[in-house]
Parts: sequence; C-alpha cells; structure tokens
Amino acid sequence: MNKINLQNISRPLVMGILNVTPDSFSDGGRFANFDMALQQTELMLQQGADIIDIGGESTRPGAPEVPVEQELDRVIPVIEAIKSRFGCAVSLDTSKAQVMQAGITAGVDLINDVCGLEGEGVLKVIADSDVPVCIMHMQGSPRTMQKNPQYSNLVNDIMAYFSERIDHCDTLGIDKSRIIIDPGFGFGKTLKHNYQLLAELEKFKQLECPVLVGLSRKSMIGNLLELDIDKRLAGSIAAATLALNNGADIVRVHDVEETKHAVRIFNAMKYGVENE
Ligand code: 7PJ
Repeated sequence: MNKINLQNISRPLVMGILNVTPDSFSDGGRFANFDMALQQTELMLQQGADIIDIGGESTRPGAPEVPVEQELDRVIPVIEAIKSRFGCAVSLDTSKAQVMQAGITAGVDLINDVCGLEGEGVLKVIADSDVPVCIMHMQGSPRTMQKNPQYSNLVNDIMAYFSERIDHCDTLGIDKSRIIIDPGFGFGKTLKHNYQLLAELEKFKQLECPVLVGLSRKSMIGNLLELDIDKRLAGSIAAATLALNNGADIVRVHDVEETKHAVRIFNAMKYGVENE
C-alpha cells in the first residue's frame, strides 16, 4: 500500500472510514470492537482503499463530546495494530492535540481535523511534526452547527476561512504543501448550501491544495431522497462521482468497493482507458 504523497495526487484517492465509536451515526458502533476494526480495515484495503481514516469521536450533529482518555483508548491500539499488520496509509480523525500527538507517535500518515486545527494546542503539535493535515471547514460546533447556518457568500466565505488558516499555519512553520482542504459537507450547511458547494467545488482548486470531500451516507443525500442510512449507497456514489468530476482529489467513504468503481469510471473518462 502506498503512502500518500500530497504533491503528486495524479489520480483520485479513496479514503475508507473506520469508526471506532459506539455511537457513530451510520454504522452505529459495529467497529467498536478491536477485531472488527481490523477485519473491516483488511476488507477496505482489499477493496482498494488508499487511506484508512480512523475516528474515535462521533461528529454527528448533537453528539456528546468524548473525554481524551477514552478517545485515546479507542484509537491508539487500533492504529498501532493496523500500522504493524497492514502498513497502509492511516489518517486520524480527531480535533484534540493529545490524541493527535499520540497518533503521530503511533505513525499516522495524516491528521484529519473537522475543527480546522482550531483546538487548544493543536497547531503546536502539528508544527512540531511533519504529518500532512486535512483542514475541514465547519460553521459552529457539532452541537450547534445545523441550527441556522448562514453565509454572506458561501464559497467565498469558506475560501476566506481556508486562506486564513493556510496563512496562519505558514507563520507557525506548517507549510502549505502539507495541507489538504475540505469544505465540510453537512457541517453548518443547509441542504441548499451542500449542493451549491458540490456544484462549485472546482473553485477550491484555486487555493492549490488537494481537496478532500466527505459525502458518504450524509443527510444531504438522505434528506433529499428521503431515505434512511442503509438506502443511501446509490446516492453516495452519485455524489462522489460528481465531486470527482468537479475536482475532488480524495473521497472519504464508507463503501470502498462501489466508490472504487466510480473512481475507475471517472479515470477512464478523464484520462483514457489505462493498462489495456
Ligand atoms: C467528514 C470528516 C468530512 C472530513 C466526518 C460523517 C461525519 N472528515 N469526518 N470530511 N465527516 N475531512 O462521516 O458523516 O466530511 S464525520
């Protein structure tokens, strides 16, 4: 399995989601168990995942906060086991400095922060390391974000947020070449906002950072189609495909096998049929 090289993402990457929370909204704790987490990782790698994204804190709207010790207990043993058993690229979905530090020590290849590196002590941990980071945009906090999200200009506001974060990182010695940006679908956005972001995703490429998107099984799919979580696969693949066509470099998904099919269809259209 290849390590991620942000400078050279020539084809879209698939990031497989591994929740090690008992309360994640879409796979409800099925992988809380250590062995199940390793099995799910192995399956996603067989299906062609390029990166495994491990999260120990649910960020669904209204989710309770997880104490740092509990988050560490959930994610660190799983990271260590995955790194030693599979040696694949591992991303850590966390917003806490202490968890990031422990993850970096355990060898993670990417920090994925839905709070855009705004947490206490986070920037220092990142500046003292050389791991790449994904900076996601969120308006508000998971508890409040869906109350009444408002923007003066949706894309410009989010672009301005990224510019500010990138500049701030730069002053601390975190080079832009280490940064991935993510508009944060569903994080402080209405249904309309989410689809506008999908339509205008290409604009984020102006910032010259790889663009990551997470659309998989989200309520922007479920609310539009009026479908429960377990019926959102086709909608998720459609959304991922549109995101790829609008410039997404990395897609964060639950359904790796089906998303890889979409990536291969996209690649054949965009770059021609390869290896034949
Ligand atoms: C995202 C994420 C996302 C990034 C979650 C869910 C909710 N990280 N973590 N982007 N979403 N970078 O999986 O639906 O959209 S948790």
